Amino acid sequence: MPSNAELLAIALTVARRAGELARQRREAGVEVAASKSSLSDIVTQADRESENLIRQAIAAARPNDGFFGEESGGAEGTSGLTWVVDPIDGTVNYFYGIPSYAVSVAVVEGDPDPLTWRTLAGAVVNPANGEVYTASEGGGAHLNGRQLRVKENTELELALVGTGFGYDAAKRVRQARIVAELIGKVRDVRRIGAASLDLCNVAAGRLDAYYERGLNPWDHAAGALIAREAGATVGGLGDARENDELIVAAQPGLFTQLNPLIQAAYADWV
Ligand code: LIP
Repeated sequence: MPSNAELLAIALTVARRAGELARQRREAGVEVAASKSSLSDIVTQADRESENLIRQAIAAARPNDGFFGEESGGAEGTSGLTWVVDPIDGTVNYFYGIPSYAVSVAVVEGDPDPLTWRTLAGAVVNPANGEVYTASEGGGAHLNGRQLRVKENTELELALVGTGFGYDAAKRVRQARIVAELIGKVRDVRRIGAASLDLCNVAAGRLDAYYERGLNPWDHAAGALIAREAGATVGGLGDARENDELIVAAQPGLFTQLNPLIQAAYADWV
């Protein structure tokens, strides 16, 4: 089994290469290649090219590992490791030219299921501003090589909280109602549009907390490790690990104050 440092080096190399491809395609102009779960849930040709680049590079470096990507789906491996990849997280931002999108590459041990996997290493690259977030299990989290640590002791009423909304309009309306209840209890809310960057912002202290319901595994696989390794508490609905039902990430003291509000808001969501 390779070391976490060796796995992180692979994640970082392929994320950087894919990030540069995405940046070049963005400069050349981006078009929608297809829509997925709804008209607003788009995929661009760059998403597909980015994932192809990552998948081929990982297959060359780690031929026996599994792969689980947003655009090309999954392939089982024999090594016990799986690469969980969002080729461009923040696709709508990318399409509109908003410089908040990222390539997210993580490697997990066990099944590609957030409820059971063990994340060993991850990299999140925002090619629009050159920011590279990395983490390995037990190795800490870094932004462009500088170690990250979450803020401490932020009180709820002074917390800057990130969140996001799904591609289904009816779900967005319900999610917005929850934000409407929360916004008066915190400093303010931010909707950045890329879960991987939201989680990295918690790690970097640029957000005090982040929560969202409805994410795919590839949206949070790397970002959750980066947040945890920076000292954040990360969890899901009830006592579950983070997954599509819910992710909540915050500095530990704030998590204790904020999580009960979010759990109550999502407890009866069916
Ligand atoms: C996005 C997430 C974001 C969420 C968006 C979308 P995508 O992922 O990163 O947090 O609010 O609705 O799901 O689709 O850009 O890879």
